[in-house]
Amino acid sequence: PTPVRLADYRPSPWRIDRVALQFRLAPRGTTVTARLEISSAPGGEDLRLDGEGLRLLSLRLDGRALDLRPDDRGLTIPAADLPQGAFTLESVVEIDPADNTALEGLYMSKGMYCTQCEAEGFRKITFYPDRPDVMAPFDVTIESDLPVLLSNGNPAGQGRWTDPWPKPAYLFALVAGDLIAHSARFTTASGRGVDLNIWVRQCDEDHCAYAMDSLIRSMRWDEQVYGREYDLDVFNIVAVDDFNMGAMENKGLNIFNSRYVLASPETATDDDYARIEAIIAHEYFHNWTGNRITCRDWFQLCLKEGLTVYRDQQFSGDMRSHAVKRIEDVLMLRARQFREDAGPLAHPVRPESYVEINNFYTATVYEKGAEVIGMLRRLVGDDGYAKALDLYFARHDGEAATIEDWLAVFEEATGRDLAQFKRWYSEAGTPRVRVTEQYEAGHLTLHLEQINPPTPGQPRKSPKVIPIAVGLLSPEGREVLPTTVLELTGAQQAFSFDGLEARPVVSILRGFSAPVILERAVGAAERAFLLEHDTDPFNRWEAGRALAKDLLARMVTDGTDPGPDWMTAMEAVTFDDGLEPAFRALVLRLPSEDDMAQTLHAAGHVPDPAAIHTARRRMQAVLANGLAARLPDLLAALDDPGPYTPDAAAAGRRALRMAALSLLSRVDGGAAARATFTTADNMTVEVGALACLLEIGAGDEELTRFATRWGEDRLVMDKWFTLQILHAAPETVAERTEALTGHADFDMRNPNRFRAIFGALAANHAGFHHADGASYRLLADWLIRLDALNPQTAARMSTAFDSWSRMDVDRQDMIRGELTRIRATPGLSRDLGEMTERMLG
Ligand code: B3K
Ligand code: ZN
Repeated sequence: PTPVRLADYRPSPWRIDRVALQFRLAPRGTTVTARLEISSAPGGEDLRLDGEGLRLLSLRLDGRALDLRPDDRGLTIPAADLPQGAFTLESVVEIDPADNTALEGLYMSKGMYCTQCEAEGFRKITFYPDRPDVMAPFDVTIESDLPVLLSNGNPAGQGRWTDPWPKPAYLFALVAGDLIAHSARFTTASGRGVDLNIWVRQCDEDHCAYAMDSLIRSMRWDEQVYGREYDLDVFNIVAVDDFNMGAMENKGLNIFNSRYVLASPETATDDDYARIEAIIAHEYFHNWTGNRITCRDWFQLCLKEGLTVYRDQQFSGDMRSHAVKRIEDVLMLRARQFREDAGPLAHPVRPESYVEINNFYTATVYEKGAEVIGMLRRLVGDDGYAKALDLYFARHDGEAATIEDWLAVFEEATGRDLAQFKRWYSEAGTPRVRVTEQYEAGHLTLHLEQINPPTPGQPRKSPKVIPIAVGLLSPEGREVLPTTVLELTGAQQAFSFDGLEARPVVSILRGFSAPVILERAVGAAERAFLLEHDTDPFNRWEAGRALAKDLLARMVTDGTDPGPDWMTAMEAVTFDDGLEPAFRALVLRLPSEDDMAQTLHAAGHVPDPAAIHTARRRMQAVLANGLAARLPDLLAALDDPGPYTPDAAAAGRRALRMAALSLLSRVDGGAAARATFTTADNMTVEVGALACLLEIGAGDEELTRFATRWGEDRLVMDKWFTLQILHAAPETVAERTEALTGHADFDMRNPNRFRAIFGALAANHAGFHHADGASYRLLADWLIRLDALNPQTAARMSTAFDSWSRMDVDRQDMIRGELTRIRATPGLSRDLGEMTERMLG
């Protein structure tokens, strides 16, 4: 297939002035009538409409029948058949939602009709110029016996909807089902009343309160922080069990994977609650950053996604703890985006070509896209950021914009030249920043050097502008220089600080001020000092993290156990009641095996997954033994009586409690975890205790009890599948996973269930990379099977193989062998085809 290129972008010669859609729903044989009011361009070109898998029943232009046959990607109406000026084109097509296992376009989930159009699903519903720069107001009529019929915009009578805001087709949505609403009312800052509804199946009605509360807080926050109000009379959210991703921001009708809506203390963990809050906010925030201002073309995806992630991260920080949120975001960035950037799938935040756009909804576009905005803000300051955003909304409302438009509002609002900054959008790869320091008589010099490593298709790069936040501490731990942003713009640069009384301790890259890898030789004593004294909470955590990584790396490479200094520092943090419990829990969480493999690889080693696994377990045992005597008291102090509340403070206490329980399990044979499991009255503690048991090779009986209790709850059972694979011993993982695919409740058509199993397989680092290659084979087998039904999810899950290049030769051969086998599969999708091509390089 030929790739689509940014350089080939051309504005649409056609304008759609209005769209009227009529659906007559039937599982097999839904008819869609589309009346498009079109204005032609003066150029006299053919009219090209996208359309895939549609049975064309009739086509009329200004009432006159046209006898044209579509090809397999759309329909061309020759210029000769088109009148001058405006005309109406009416098509009638038939589609089969019940057969749609790809979950793109119009499909069915548990008797309910729903849609997913982004990026290019609308063309599976009707013939249309399916590109984001074609925006039109839509009227929709739905005919069906089902009681609840929803589409975008405002209601206009039973089954009728009208959306006054021009939108691209990817934001179209339709839902029909036997649903019930959890409702509330919101009044906007300017006094507009809005009906809020969360639509779910009857049995889920009492699991919507937290999502609704999150929605209301998001709406208020966007008014207060960005001055953005909601713009329709209703805002609908629908929960769907079968969904390829998290959620979708369709105008006025967000459709969600039910796992990011439904929650009760008994069924959802603290992490689930936090994700629901973040994703509800994310989709709601898209109403302005994505919908009112959309993307000119799919290369500009980060324009809406990077900004909306940045906004939802800000929101979660405001709702919870900024320090904890930042640490969690960086953990995730390193785990997913740094890994992507270091391998064969590396691509710029704004890619320049693609075969299948769905393959570019990545950590780079989303999370690095958000980091780039954070850097921009650091460089122009909070006021500059606010001015630029106001200008962005004022100037581009109702438009399909580009990254150039975005950067231009910053340049105009702040007077800053962003030509060099723009490289963050066009160059892939994680920059490395090498730091050395020199101190002499009250004078400190920091030498910074940036290295921008090559990535696929980009062998050479030029220096970027990198904001590096630093602070200086006196040897007693007093802050002698508060956080200051250095701008590294050259390949090498020196920064000086005068008038110091003594050699300071440098705290560098505070708040993780840029998505880079810091290379700096720091001794254990200095790291321990920063863990104890740094006034920047992120760097305080980072010091502990870096120390643990250094020690773990030594355990892997030469088998040396961590010394007593580390234990002393860990003990001090663990039992320091002056620190947030959530922060202490994060410090206790050792670097993951994948993170260690990444780090060792970056340091020039070939990581051995088995050795990393053994060393990490050993490190946990050392920590557990060192803290054991004081853990029971800590656990007792953290055992909250009273009913569960999902707020950040309570969640932080539970996180610390589960971290302590996990350590204690390594010395008490699981006695405390067993008791905790039995008396748990919420899912966080129930699943946390079960994980502790599985980690020490126990918990079979508890797994059975869990399944008996929760067998009917699809979302809770996803956890049951995941846990036993994630925490299984490496040599048993493949077998266990395969056995679970034979379980009566395994259904490969449900993306959540498929991910619960195979996502866990890929996340069990030592098990996935076991030397026998059984996990590689198993995953490849199932990706091939899934691809025939659901290419999008198969392609996404194939990224488990993207770390092949850091492995030893034997594993490299095995993984490349599996990728080659997948690539050779007859009838392979464009999605998985592109992924295997890119990974094989
Ligand atoms: N915009 C959607 C993602 C669509 C993915 C298409 N493969 C959800 C989001 O980012 O909010
Ligand atoms: Zn988004």
